[in-house]
Amino acid sequence: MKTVYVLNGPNLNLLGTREPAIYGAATLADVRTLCEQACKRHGLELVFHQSNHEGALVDWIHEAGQLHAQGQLAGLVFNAAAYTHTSVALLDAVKGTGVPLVELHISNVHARESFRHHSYLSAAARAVMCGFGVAGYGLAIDAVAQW
Ligand code: CA2
Repeated sequence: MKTVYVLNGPNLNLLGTREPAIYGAATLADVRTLCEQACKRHGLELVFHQSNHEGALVDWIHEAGQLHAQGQLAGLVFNAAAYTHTSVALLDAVKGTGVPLVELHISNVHARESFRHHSYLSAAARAVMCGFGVAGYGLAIDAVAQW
């Protein structure tokens, strides 16, 4: 059974508690449940994490990279949150491991402030999605299951 990594970056632990007009009412626990259901549909194992710390995210990408090297990773679905727009370290981790990446954003970042329009990760992503709300996580896993 292959594994899907779903990683979430800074402040996504606050989902459902503030800014519902942008991010909706679902909590991160709801997102995990949605991902579990999608993985179950496709016979995939789920590893789901959130951190406010860049280095923790780098370490989990490396962990996913080891599974990828063993042919056991279906893909990595990554909402790097604000680090999307700032982090060369996360880009290097994705490039260095070669993990098949879906870059995901809950909101349509292109309809927001201009500093959200640039992503360091997109250059290393196999797919980029935004604006589907938290439903995007399930859609991303549906796509990864076809890879
Ligand atoms: O739309 C997305 O998923 C983002 O990755 C979310 C990030 C933002 O910096 C990106 O530009 C787009 C922010 C995540 C913070 O999430 C919160 C949720 C509820 C309340 C406060 C923050």
